[in-house]
Amino acid sequence: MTVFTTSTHRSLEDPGFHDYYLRMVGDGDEYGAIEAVTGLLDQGVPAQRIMVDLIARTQQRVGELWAANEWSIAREHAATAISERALAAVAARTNERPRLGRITIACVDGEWHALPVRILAETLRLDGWRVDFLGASVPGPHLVTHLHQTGPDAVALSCMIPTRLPRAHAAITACRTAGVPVIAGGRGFGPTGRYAEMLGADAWAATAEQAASRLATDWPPAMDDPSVSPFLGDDEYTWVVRHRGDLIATALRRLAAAYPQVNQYDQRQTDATAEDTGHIVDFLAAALYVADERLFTDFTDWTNAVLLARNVPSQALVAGLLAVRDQLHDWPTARHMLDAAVNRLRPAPDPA
Ligand code: B12
Repeated sequence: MTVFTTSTHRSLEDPGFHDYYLRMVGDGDEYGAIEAVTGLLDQGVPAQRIMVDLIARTQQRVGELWAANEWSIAREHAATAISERALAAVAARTNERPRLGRITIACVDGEWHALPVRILAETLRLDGWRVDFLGASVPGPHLVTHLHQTGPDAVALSCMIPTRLPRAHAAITACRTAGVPVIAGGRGFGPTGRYAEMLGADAWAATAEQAASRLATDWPPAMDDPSVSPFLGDDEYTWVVRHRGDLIATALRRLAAAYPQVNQYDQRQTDATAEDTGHIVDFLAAALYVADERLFTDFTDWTNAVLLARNVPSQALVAGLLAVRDQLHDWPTARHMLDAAVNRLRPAPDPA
């Protein structure tokens, strides 16, 4: 292990600093990473800039390196653990006393990306809010119990993966029914937060800094009647969710015939194929829930890129999508979404 204690890259503005820090995070050098962030604090760099411009940006880069198959899952996990420690080190040096209201921060049920929302928690603490940070995967009923016990001014709800949107909807409705307005965030709500509004959130913010500014200047929002929650999730959505297990099992059986290479897979590849097939069904259900084909095709485009980086041809994903599609005889919207995804992956016909 390399411990970089004598770097020449000392400033956040130094063009080499981000690569230097990424190298430490990727090499498991947590001592170096902590020294780097505390060194920046000593120089007077605001904690907010370190969290957003260094720790968050590095995490995004970690995601790209994993997706490109340059980093293993283990390396990503180890890097994330170091980012969590670096964030804690920055937070430990700032002990702002609360002077604004109180905020509950939580990830929706089944959402395990706790670090992005932890950055939000520290940002709001720095701004002077009293923060109750509940962390990853908070079941809706427990969240509501917490609200009754603490009476916050807002719930900040994070959803990084769109498959959790139905749970996010239930949580948003429950919080608003308890009289607490919800600010939503995380990439699961779509690029411009389009699903946050659809699911009844009172506000949406793209970043922790945007959320801090909205909460400081324009809160609480005027709340409309929480009982008028939009109904989402039609028969197609319900059917796909109820038949999830059968859809996956049948798709995997049919895939073995349509794409015989899977019969040569080792255990790890077989497990990954089963997991990916599960994601196909889950993203399809989420796309049906919000009635938006783009949610599904964004996912399949992304999965295709991840698979290509691991030398799995698009043909394999197409076979998997068709193995699900061919079970959806009675569900035209779902079939249409799968067709749209397949058409994007098939090469354009040769004009000659
Ligand atoms: C680390 C990581 C994990 C870790 C999380 C550990 C942890 N303690 O957080 C683990 C291993 C658990 C994980 C699991 C998975 N992950 Co992951 N993960 C990541 C990674 C690399 C970094 C996440 C992070 O910390 N980002 C840094 C933050 C700062 O990013 P940010 O989005 O800019 O955050 C800001 C905003 O989102 C906003 N914000 C966030 N929440 C909220 C809430 C409110 C109220 C507000 C106002 C704002 C707000 O504020 C933040 C700060 O400004 C990302 C890559 C990436 N680009 O983010 C993938 C990523 C999010 N993961 C992804 C995937 C697919 C998964 C899995 C499905 C993988 C799998 N096959 O199992 C699972 C799903 C688990 C689940 N059900 O939640 C994909 C999602 C793609 C998609 N189509 O949606 C990504 C984008 C990877 C990629 N390159 O494509 N992951």
